[in-house]
Amino acid sequence: MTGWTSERVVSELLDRETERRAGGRITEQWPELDLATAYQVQDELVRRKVEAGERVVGVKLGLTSRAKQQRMGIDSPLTAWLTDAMILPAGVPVPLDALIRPRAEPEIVFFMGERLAGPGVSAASALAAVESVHAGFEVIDSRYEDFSFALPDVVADNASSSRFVVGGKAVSPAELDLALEGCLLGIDGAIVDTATGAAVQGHPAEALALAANALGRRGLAIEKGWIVLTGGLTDAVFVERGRTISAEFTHLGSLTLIGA
Ligand code: OOG
Ligand code: MG
Repeated sequence: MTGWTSERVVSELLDRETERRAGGRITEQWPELDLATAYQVQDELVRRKVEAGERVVGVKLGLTSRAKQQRMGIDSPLTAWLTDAMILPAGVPVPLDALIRPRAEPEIVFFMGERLAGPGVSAASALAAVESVHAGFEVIDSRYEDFSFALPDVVADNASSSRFVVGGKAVSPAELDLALEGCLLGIDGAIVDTATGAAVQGHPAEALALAANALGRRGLAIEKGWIVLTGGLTDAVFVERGRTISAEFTHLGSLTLIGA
């Protein structure tokens, strides 16, 4: 079908989110949707959220680990936007009635102490701009049926962003070897997956540098005070009513999520 424009994709994806309705891939009907256009859609989609009162509070990386890339069948990392409406305070249940089919993934999270602008950002300079490191959970919720998408689809959909939780324990990046920071993912008390920080691009600071450089190519920067989710360390697991999902980190503390 023709007739698709960036504007129509933005409206369609926003409608699906509000109506809690997943749909087909946009690229199936509009194969010309390329990556550059998909990022324009993503930016416009978030601009519309800001117009509606939300505030951008940071950025996320997606598909930075092999576990995520293999599951989603896409091997390029991507970036997307976080807004204040996505913040789920620790201990608050995941509101299943407000979402489509959410999944949760443990992530290492950075709070930025300095602005970080690419190009030319290295992992070391990226880490130097970090104020603190935290444990996190991202709750993703695709606006595509069964999380089935090509890269431009998921980029346009703000990388399945839905909610995120950040642990209260703040650790200085200098105190940790983040590549070796371990994470145990549990469901109802049983460990279902494990990873270390090296899962994301060899080191979460490499992921941060990647985001700064990718945004830099679009004339954008990671601002001081922003939150950065560095990407799922493991594959994501479904959030279900009454299910307890836990992430236990070596030094960053533990988090639990409950579906309600
Ligand atoms: C896309 C978002 C990926 C991550 O951390 O890898 C992501 C998806 O899996 O639906 O957030
Ligand atoms: Mg994620």
